[in-house]
Amino acid sequence: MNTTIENLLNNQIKYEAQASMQYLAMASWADAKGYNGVADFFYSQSEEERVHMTKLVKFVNERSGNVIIPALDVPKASYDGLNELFEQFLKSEMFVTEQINHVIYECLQHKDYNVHNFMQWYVTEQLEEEAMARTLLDKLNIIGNDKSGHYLFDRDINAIAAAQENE
Ligand code: OFO
Repeated sequence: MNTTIENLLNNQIKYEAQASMQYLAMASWADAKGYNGVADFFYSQSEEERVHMTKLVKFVNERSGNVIIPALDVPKASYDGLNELFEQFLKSEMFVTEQINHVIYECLQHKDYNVHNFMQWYVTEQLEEEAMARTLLDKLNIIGNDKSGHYLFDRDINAIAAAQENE
């Protein structure tokens, strides 16, 4: 495997792992605050990111590349409220999308169509996750600081997420 591509895939392993830990920290924050629906949502997002990371680890190994399991930054653990939490969620997804686009660009430069093809799954996944983050943040922006709105958001978030996934 081309070294540039191998390095980029190892970076991507780190970004997915970082997202997984970040979402776990978000879940834990929400859990502690009594937002059980939001906590469930982020526990499950955290699991998904772990799957994304493992898929990359397996792929690099299959291609006889050298996998580096990375050390991670300590994730942000406290938030002003749900709005900040979901702003960070969207920001994190947009960052990952940017990195994936960069991998795709480099695959084309290096004519690595195999990795390019593999990465298409991530492109689709990012589209869905960004759309989800935007939908949820839009709803929170409508709700503003209304406490009963936050209560309903927490109660309904997993239904909203499921409906969005089935769209
Ligand atoms: Fe890994 O899917 Fe989002 O970040």
